[in-house]
Amino acid sequence: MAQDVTEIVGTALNTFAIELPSWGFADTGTRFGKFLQPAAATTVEEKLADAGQVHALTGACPTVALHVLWDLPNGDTDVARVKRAAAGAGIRVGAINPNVFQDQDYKFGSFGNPHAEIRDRAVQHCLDSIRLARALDSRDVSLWFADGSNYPGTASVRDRKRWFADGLTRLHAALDPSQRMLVEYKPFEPAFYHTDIADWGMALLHARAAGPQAKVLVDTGHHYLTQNIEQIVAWLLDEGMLGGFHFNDRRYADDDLTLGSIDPYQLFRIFHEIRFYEWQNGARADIAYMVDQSHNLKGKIEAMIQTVTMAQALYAKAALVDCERLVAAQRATDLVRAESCLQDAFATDVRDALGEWRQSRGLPLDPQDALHETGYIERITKERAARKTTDPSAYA
Ligand code: RM4
Ligand code: MN
Ligand code: MN
Repeated sequence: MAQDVTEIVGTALNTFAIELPSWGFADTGTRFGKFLQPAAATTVEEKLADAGQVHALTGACPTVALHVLWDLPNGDTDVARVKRAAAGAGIRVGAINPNVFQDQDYKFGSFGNPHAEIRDRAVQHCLDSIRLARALDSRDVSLWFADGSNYPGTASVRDRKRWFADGLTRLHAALDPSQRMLVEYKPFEPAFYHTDIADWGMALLHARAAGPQAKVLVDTGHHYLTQNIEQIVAWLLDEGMLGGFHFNDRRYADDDLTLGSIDPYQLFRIFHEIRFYEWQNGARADIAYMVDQSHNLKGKIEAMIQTVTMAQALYAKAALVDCERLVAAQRATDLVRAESCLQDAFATDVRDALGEWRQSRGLPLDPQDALHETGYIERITKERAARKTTDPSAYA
């Protein structure tokens, strides 16, 4: 059995990659304030360098998602610099995230704004982002909209739905055949009465209407508590509409906590649904696994390594589910045996197998220890602390 575990885990990890968010390396805060970290990244070069460290130590994060306004504020002129920095850090640019939620113009919405000029402006920014993505050799444009309203009766839900459909269709028309657009949903925050794309059903309808290269993005923090996320995942897979994930954990709302810190069994169940689907279909699902976290208190790089190793462990455990046995037990309505297929896999200690996989790839046995041995954190703490202002810009 032990030999099997090592082999199954190794094979699963060989193809498992997870994308890091550039914003996870920057100082972020809550709406009450920020606690600055001297080592946090400020420039895109620093974010990419930090992400490169995580990849070098874990071997699982070859790409980094960028937020256009935070990382490429000068648009096309930043492309060459960003490409160079990514290559220098040994990584590639991943999903491009347009930003239509920060500007004053978007106070009453972007794609759903009642003013046509503002809707056009938002669409134009996303069209520019599609072009930027192409220039950066990145496939996915990842769309999240803060649009919504705070009070009943203040916004026309149906008008806004149609404006969104119109904007998204315009974006789809601008995609190259190799590009995709991912539509993310979120039930609330910053809007507290209605959100224009509030759940997976709305995202699915919009993505379908926009065109075949539009898929749904599931951010694990964007659900009501107790919602069965793995069921949503199974449905989207079955519909051929699951495009990617933003992984994080939470206790209450969109807390953006380190992955698996609160409920590791949840992510295990998500991975299981994916692996089960792939096993039954005999093919890999085309899914972008991405992290979307904000580490206010933990060290940025340490938290990211912790997240990646947790993702690998949970993915490895999901690979251990005996699908044949599971199907047989499900068909025989042998409930306890079926459930124990999941429980046994989840309970398996995969740490040794993970270690063997790391060593077989020339990676450090313990990426966290290895990080401290490199002296990288001390170096950037010294270098960056001196340049930090006391009044950093919001979020990025
Ligand atoms: C949102 C959403 C988006 C992310 C922003 C920063 O809640 O998760 O994906 O880009 O936060
Ligand atoms: Mn997200
Ligand atoms: Mn979020």
